[in-house]
Amino acid sequence: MNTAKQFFDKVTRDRLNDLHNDHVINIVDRMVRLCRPSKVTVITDDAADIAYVRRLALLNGEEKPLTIRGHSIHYDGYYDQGRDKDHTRVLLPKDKKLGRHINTIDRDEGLKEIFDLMDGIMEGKEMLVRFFSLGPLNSGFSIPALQITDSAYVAHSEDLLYRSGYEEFKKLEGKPDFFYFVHSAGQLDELGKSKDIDQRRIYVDIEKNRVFTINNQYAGNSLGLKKLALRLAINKSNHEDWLTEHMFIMGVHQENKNRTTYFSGAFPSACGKTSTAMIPGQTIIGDDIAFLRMWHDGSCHAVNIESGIFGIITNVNPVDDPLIYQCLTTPRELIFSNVLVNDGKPYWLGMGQETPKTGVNHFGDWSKGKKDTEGREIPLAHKNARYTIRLRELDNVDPEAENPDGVQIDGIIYGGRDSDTNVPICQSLDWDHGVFLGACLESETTAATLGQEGLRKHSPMANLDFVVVPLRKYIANHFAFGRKLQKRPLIFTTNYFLKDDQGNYLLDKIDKKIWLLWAEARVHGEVDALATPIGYIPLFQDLQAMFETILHKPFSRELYERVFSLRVENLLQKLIRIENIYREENMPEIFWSILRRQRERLTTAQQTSGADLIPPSGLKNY
Ligand code: OXD
Ligand code: MN
Repeated sequence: MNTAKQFFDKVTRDRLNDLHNDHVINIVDRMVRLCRPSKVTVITDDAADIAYVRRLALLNGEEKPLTIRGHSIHYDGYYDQGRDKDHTRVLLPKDKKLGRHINTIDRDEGLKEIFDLMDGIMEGKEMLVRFFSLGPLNSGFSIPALQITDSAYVAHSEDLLYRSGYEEFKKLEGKPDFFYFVHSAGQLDELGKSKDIDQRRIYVDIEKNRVFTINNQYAGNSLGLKKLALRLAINKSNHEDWLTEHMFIMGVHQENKNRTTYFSGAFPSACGKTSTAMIPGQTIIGDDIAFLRMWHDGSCHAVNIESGIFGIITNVNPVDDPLIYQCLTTPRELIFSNVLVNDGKPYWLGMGQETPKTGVNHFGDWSKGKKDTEGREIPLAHKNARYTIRLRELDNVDPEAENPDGVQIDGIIYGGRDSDTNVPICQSLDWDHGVFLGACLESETTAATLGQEGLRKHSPMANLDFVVVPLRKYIANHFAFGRKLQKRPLIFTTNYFLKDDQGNYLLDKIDKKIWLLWAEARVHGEVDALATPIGYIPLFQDLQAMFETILHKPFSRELYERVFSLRVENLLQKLIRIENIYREENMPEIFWSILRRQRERLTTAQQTSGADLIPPSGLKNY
């Protein structure tokens, strides 16, 4: 039997002891005995410790330096380029039922399997033990998180994406109130990529607030604090009285108005969440995960649990995403992943410039036209290639980003990738209707998860992949949350992805700025709206004026009528899909009554107008 002692030096042991938390010590000891690393290093909040992690990632080849100062490149395995939903499972205790949407495995069986696979998995490697805070320091919102990993890239990424929390752990005064994550990239091949990809496992133990993830490197699979913590926090908040959401938080600013109105927004992966939060002229607090609680004054406050961005780089170019582009091309600590590198310079899809014909990418040595083992042509970079940066280095970071009290949220947006059904922006009739619209969110799949792209998938609040409680519970928690609030945020839906019959987008990327600013003006009661069966939509003259003054481009009545038409037949079809999904979920009666009324309103409009497609001008007397 190994004792943990043989793996620790005095510094490591002292650093653990200084936390005065036996739970932490026991976890680390147990994981060391199981994984048998050759060395254990505990990282504190000290700048020298943190710098060590980055150096290690460069030294062991998980990252390579690029020409611009602070930039590095990391590659994940060719088959490890997105979240692996098939191998992400919740460990299900015998007496629990969670619902069809959750991939589960019997808890005892799952634990046995993963512990067997983890036996000696870190042999010859260094185990890094890191402490973080999910959320701002000294905040009642935040949850301490312990990360154990044998990947310096994972530890480094987390350093860019989260607040270091060694000192926060001391404040626990010995209590076990933290999440923990154990990751191993497993055996690596000669290119430094996880070899045993067929034994990739991501097992989420909601009973003990912990996740084990092995034989993978892609951050959505490997970083405990990102999508793995999101699942644990959803479980926690839904057994309490707050919300954990797949949401950005941003400050919205109208030109010539001296105010900041905070919005949060949930969009499925790769549907414009980061680029909305980074719209020029606005300020960002976070682009991915938010904790929302009722504040003392009855309003809704939110914090970003992260402090960085793990963003999709595809199509980031100086025209569509000028702020992100600028930050990717200037010196700062930044990790690119799965892009093409040629002569120390990164290249990605849709970057708006000539790209080289050769280089190194997520496949290895690459040249244009090269095929993979399945005979598919390898693109110069993966569609889901990413950049990882700290938020605080951005010029557009909001001054309240680190406020332990969070910010007051006045507007919530639910957006999806929808080529043929929803209008570009719509305000819900009230909170409950807004929750319903969030619960109906559908989106066409993208490269952020493994599997086929372009399929229409239902994802309530863009969170389905991460909801580890029954859907009824998750949605009911939203209804209840709003009922408690005295100052409810307005709820909106957006759709940036409407297409014409030839498959061309009807709107420009930058137009989302107008939808956002219109929603902000609604919060302040500054613009009127047209009541339609699906909610309130903008008036033509308001949009026309906003396009003119803000984007300096025309917005024609014809385009307005086209994009804001109610596609009644498609909307009704969608309600059928939604009904089928939720029928099995034992949903609260309020959900069904909202659905019935929505259907009645749409059918009446269809009968009155005698059409399946009703332009706003046809809705005047609604
Ligand atoms: C992400 C995702 O990376 O949702 O944020 O996949
Ligand atoms: Mn996300």
